[in-house]
Amino acid sequence: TPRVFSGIQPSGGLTLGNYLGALKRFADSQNSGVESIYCMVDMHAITVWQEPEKLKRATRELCAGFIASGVDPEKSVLFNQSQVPEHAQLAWIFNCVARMGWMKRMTQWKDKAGKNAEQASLGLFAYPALMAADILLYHATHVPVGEDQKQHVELTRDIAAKFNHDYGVEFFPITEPVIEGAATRVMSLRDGSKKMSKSDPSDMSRINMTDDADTIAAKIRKARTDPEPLPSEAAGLSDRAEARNLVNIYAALSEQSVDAVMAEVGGKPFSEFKPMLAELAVAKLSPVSSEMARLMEEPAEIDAILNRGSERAREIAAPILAKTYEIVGMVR
Ligand code: AQP
Repeated sequence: TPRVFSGIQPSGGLTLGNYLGALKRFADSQNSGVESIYCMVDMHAITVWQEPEKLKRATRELCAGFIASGVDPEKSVLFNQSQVPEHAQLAWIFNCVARMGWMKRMTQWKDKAGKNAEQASLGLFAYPALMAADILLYHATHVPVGEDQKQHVELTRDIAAKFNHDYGVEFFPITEPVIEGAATRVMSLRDGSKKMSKSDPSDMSRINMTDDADTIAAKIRKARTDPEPLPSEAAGLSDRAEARNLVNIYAALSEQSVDAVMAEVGGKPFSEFKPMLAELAVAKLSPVSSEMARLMEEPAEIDAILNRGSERAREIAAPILAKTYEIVGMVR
């Protein structure tokens, strides 16, 4: 039976990239009847330094972001990674299955560790093995993610296949990444070759889910573009990364295809298109951000939701971990 798993790091405020690439899609797919498990991956977040108080707040705010985006904690399992210790336990086993060479090829590792790999944490290097544990602990078959996480889901498949092969079992499923829609890779507003990211030092590069209407409008007005008006058809966007990014955002927010958007806005100068985009972004994001703010007034309620979610997650995870230990030959 299909089962969906996906996670988001509480490593800062949520961005429009997280919303379009992840949260909105989670909410949209919720009524398909498939069992869905969504995780605040706080153990992933600490692979780079996090201030303890900020981590707590970001974890609760992320949970509020899931709910405000339409993920229902009754229908989906919504929990915090470190509250389910089986993640760390299975990750250790996968650290012993994954190969150093596989990990070294991960582009996220190369980007985040950069030239200073000697100073990066061991956890940052092992990040994809923990992610494989997150997914396979639930025998998840489908992982909805943005384009940037595709390589990690492929590594998860390699880990599952190697485990199954080495131990001569058909135990872990070979998971499919699900990368769909017009906004699987929302780009920085300042640089069309970089993805929009929570951890970009420039706040102007991203739209935060908690930005107010004036801030959103100002960021879109100042977004980098070329001087030409929009092309008349989608094909004309192929070598114009910044223009394409804004059109993709418009398409995803308005739930239209890029072709349909181009039929509406093709040929317009940015001075006309940007205010349309800003108005749409404010209309779509402001109900979500005000609901997040409302939920954040009751942190105890958020903690209770996460506690219930972690109990439900453990009911699925514990037997799968126990079986894994048995396969590996660990005396219990
Ligand atoms: N720019 C993006 N476009 C589309 N999807 C995106 N996602 C992130 N950025 C974009 C998707 O959001 C989910 C959660 O991502 P994450 O927070 O766990 O890690 P990340 O991909 O590393 O996100 P950030 O914002 O760049 O965080 P930092 O800066 O802390 O590393 C994933 O499904 C991701 O694909």
